[in-house]
Order: sequence, then C-alpha cells, then structure tokens
Amino acid sequence: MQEKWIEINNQKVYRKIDRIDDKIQSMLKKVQTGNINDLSDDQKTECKKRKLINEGKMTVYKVSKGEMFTLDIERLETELTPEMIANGSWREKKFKSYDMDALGIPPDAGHLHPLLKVRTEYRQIFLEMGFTEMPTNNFIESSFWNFDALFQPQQHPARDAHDTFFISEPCDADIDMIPKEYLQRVKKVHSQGGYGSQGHKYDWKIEESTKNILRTHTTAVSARMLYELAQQKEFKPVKYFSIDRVFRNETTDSTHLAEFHQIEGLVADRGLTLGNLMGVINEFFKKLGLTKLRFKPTYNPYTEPSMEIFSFHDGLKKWVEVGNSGVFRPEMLLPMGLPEDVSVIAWGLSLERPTMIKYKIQDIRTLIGPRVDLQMVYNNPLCRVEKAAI
Ligand code: FB9
Repeated sequence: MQEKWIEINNQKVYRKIDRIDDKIQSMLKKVQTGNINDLSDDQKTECKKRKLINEGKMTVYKVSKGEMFTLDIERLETELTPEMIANGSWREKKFKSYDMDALGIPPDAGHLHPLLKVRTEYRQIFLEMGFTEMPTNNFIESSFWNFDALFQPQQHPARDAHDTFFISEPCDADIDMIPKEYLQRVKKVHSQGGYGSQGHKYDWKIEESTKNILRTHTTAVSARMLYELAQQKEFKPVKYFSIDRVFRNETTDSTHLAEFHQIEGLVADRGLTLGNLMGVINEFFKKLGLTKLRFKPTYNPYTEPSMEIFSFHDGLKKWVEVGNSGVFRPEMLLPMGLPEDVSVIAWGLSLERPTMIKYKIQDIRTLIGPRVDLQMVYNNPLCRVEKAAI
C-alpha cells in the first residue's frame, strides 16, 4: 500500500500496477556487485544502518616532479675536511646545509643510581647545616659497638639471629680493639648500673659483645665517634651525620629488604634539650619541603626520651612516619667519659623510602637488588630535592 502497489476497498484488495520495480533488491544488487557509488544518499544511509556497508576515508596524493627533480643523486658533503681546504677541492663540492636545530648525539656517560642521587641531596642538606660526615666504611661491626656501647642489653630481641646477621668467619672481634677501661665501665653499667641508673641487672658476658655482625644501624658508628670525642682533652660541640647501608635479618617484601641505607644526624653539646632536637629536625625536614611535622613519644633502647617523626602527606591526606629520634641515654654517654652536662640528640630515617616516593617506585626490589633493571638507572631523571610534598 505504501508503495501504491495495492489498495484495500470495502475489505477487498485491488492490485494497482502490472509489475513491481523492487528498489530494495536493486539496491542490494549494487552493494553485492560493489557499485556503491550508484546508490543514492538515502540508499547509502539505509545500507549503513543495516550494516551492509562501511564508510571509510581514503586520501590520495597526486605526486608530480618539482623544479629540483633530477635522476642523479648529487652527493652532498656532510663535512669539510682539512684535505678539501688544503687542495681546494671544496670549491667544486656541494655541502649539506647545516641544521642548527639538530640535537647533538647524547654522549655515552655513566648514570648514578637513584639512591646515590638522593644520598647526594641529603648529604648536601647536612653539609649546609654544618654537619660533618662520619666514616661508615665498615659494614662488619662488633656487637659491642653496635649494641653494648648503646646500653642495649645482651638479651634484647634485636640481638638475636632473627634480626641480626652474625659473621661466621671471623666470628669474634679482636677484644684488644675495644678500650679495656671503657669496656669495663660498659660491663658495669649493664650489670650493676651506675651514673644514677640501676642498669639492666644481668650477668653481662664479654663473649656476647665480641660477636661480629653486619651492623644493624649506623648508630654503631655514632657510638665510636662519640667515644673518640670523649677522649679529647677538652670537650667541643660537634654535629655529625652518616648515610650508609645497614643490615637486618628481616623478611623481605615490596617495601623491606634485608638491608637499607640509614640516614642519621646527631648534635653533641652542653645542655641540649628535646626542644633543640625538635628544632634541628624541623630545620632538616624543612629543607626537604616538609613543614608540617608532629612528634610522637616512642621507645628506643638507647635513647630516652624518644620520638617518632610524622609529616602530613598532602597527596595521601594523612600523617606519614618519616623518621625516629631521641636523646642518647646517660648510660651510653657517661661510660664513654663525656662530661655530665653534655647531651647528644639524634634522629634517623631511611634513604629508600624518600627515594621510592620521589621516583614513584612501588617495589623496593626494582630499586635495589639482583632484579634491578639497569635501564631504570639510565632512565632516571636528575634528582632535585625541591619543595615537594612526600
Ligand atoms: O625513613 C622513614 N620514613 C620516611 C622518610 C622520608 C620520607 O620522605 C622524605 C622526606 C621526603 C618518607 C618516609 N622511616 C624510617 C619511617 C618508616 O618508613 C619506617 O616504617 C621504616 N623505617 C626504617 C627502619 O625500619 C626497620 C625508616 C627506617 C629507620 C627507622 C629509624 C631510624 C632510621 C631509619 C632511626 C633512628 C635513630 C633514632 C634515635 C637516634 C638515632 C637514630
């Protein structure tokens, strides 16, 4: 009826034409034979709707000879040689025009590991704050300097094999390398107390203190440096720092390895207080762009009081632990021979945590260790510790 082929009158159907011109069939035949361009626009729309045809774009370039067209490739010289100048042949030669925008070939050069780049930044911050770097070139340490000198009792859990790597050969440190009188004072303060302290009251054993280990913190180096300071004829205030590897027998995971780089700063002077400690920590982290710090009381075996350091993470909108700190105990300082009115404030953090944050590294095992892709070292951009939130 729509095509006016039939009409219905008094419920009777009447044919109105003798033959049908089936437009759909002719349209389909054109599609079938590929004569798409014979289709009307309506038919094309109909076919696209029925997904019988797709419409695509084809760009055709018409190429013709330009005025510089030639069949013989004229060799353009790319460099002017001393010989050309000497024999004058440069006169007959054509030179490729110099592309002043061409980038130079990047020279082959070494690349510093991200950790070492961040270490340099932290070292710079300590140096500009007037700190002197401590010599940390001994990964192997005696239990005496790593634990006993810090008044850490011999039965402390951190001293067993679950947390500490013990050296089998040589198993023991040379006892003559530990100053005898000092060793006796350490033994006494552990076992009986002294200097106003009741001590840890246990049977302190020399054999425990000569066991060689991989140092568990760079505070062992701080202890050695403070002992040397105490031997000076006259006490003078010092500011020391260290950034180096420490080893702990921990289960490894995406954020923990059996070793990490500890960053440690300390200030020794007469009459230092917790306020001085908070002040120097605020100054240190301000240079890293962190100005919103909070301090939370905590416990360390060798510092009292001790504080965890937190910084507000603008990105995560939460407080993040950025380090630990405290005032070294008198039971550590006085056996060394430091004057009674000298106190030592110190703080520590790791190098890996800020490095992973800076370089957006999720798994510490892609930063250090046997599975590191050296291309990562090559690709890493320069490290600048700017006013960036952690
Ligand atoms: O580094 C840590 N966090 C951190 C540091 C920096 C940062 O971003 C930079 C500022 C831009 C982001 C995070 N922490 C200490 C806190 C936590 O990551 C913690 O879970 C892991 N800690 C390590 C020890 O874990 C076995 C970090 C490491 C650490 C902890 C304590 C000390 C040193 C390193 C210390 C100390 C100390 C205390 C008193 C006296 C002397 C030294």
